[in-house]
Amino acid sequence: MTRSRHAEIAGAGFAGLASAIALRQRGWTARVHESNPELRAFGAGIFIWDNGLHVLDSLGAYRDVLDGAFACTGYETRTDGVTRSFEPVNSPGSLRLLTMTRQHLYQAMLSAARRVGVELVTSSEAIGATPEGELLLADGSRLKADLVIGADGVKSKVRDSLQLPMERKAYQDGLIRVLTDRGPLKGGEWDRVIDFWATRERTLRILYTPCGENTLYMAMMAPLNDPAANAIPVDPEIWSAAFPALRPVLTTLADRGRYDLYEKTVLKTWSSGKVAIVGDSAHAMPPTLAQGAGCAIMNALGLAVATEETDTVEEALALWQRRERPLTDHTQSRAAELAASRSLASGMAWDDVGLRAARHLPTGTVAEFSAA
Ligand code: FAD
Ligand code: 3HM
Repeated sequence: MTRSRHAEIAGAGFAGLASAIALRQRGWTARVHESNPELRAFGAGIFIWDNGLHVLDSLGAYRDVLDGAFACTGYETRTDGVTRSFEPVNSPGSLRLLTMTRQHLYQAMLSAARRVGVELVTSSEAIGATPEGELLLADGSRLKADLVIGADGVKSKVRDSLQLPMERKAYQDGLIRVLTDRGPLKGGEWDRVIDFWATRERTLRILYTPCGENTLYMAMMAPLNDPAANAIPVDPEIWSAAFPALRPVLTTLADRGRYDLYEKTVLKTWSSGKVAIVGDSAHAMPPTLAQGAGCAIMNALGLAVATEETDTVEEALALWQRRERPLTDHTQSRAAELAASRSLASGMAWDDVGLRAARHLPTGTVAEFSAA
């Protein structure tokens, strides 16, 4: 009998869990090391477009994701009170887009990981890896594997230990992300995603996103050089002056929320020997297309599929990058342009440039959902 192949994975975020599940589904054993003492998602809400939903279906997490996520009726951009674009979504013939809390998505993926027997270790910090296939932990252990995955996020220690050439960029804007109760904002237009922009007195933006029956996610964009607007606690007067219709929810935030600047990381190569870098550790991008996690889980699944089609892990990693990288590069550079130009204020371009990833049928998935 041949021994099953084994993966050691740093980071139990969306990329790490997706990698582990997809490998396990293909006969590998997979162990995921999470530096935090608990397995949970950080941040507020998340958009998962059609491409990501197909990946979740292939990972066996789609049914749990559907149950409790929000299917908005449309996507509107409203700038200085005027509707600049509107597209129906989630209706026959239109793109699918589910919005949900990060914790909801995380729980669905965690359950899928547990069902297929992924091994999860908490309080286990990775400090590096070797191209020969060892994961190095903070406690001094060196774990041998057929494949090592650095899915340890934008500050990846696995990536940095390999000294892969990298380009980094930060932008002029960032987001306060916050969850609150929807309050009176329900039904009719309030069941849309509405991208509110104010461009006159000061540039501000609220991506209004219902995330469930009662839960609202707001991604509140403020420039780095506007400290009164990017401060926590959120100043309800500054934000309500720009977006009066949202006053009922803006006054409920108290000290909730966190401000993070947009950033991007581009790696020259996503692998070294038997080590793959997956997710934000390889390709963090501004959130303007809401595809960071989408690309992360597409690439995680694509990597597992490539191991089935090749004889060696090194061949699999080469095939994987050839096949998956162009779409991620395109998405990342388009997201970066949108972040730099703030051009989403003039409406969402519902075209193949911005939505190429959303419209893509990912490697390892099928068009028909198994769990509709
Ligand atoms: P992470 O989620 O960062 O996970 C990394 C994991 O590794 C964490 O659990 C961390 O604790 C752990 N870790 C870190 N260091 C170590 C270590 N040394 N050892 C072990 N474990 C470690 N994407 C979308 O698809 N849709 C959206 O709507 C969307 N909105 C976004 C909004 C904002 C404001 C931002 C900033 C991003 C958004 N994204 C979105 C992108 C998305 O959040 C990321 O692409 C995604 O979380 C990346 O997943 P990951 O698993 O690669 O990294
Ligand atoms: C989900 C999402 N989409 C877009 C942005 C943005 O353009 O800043 C932020 C988000 O959280």
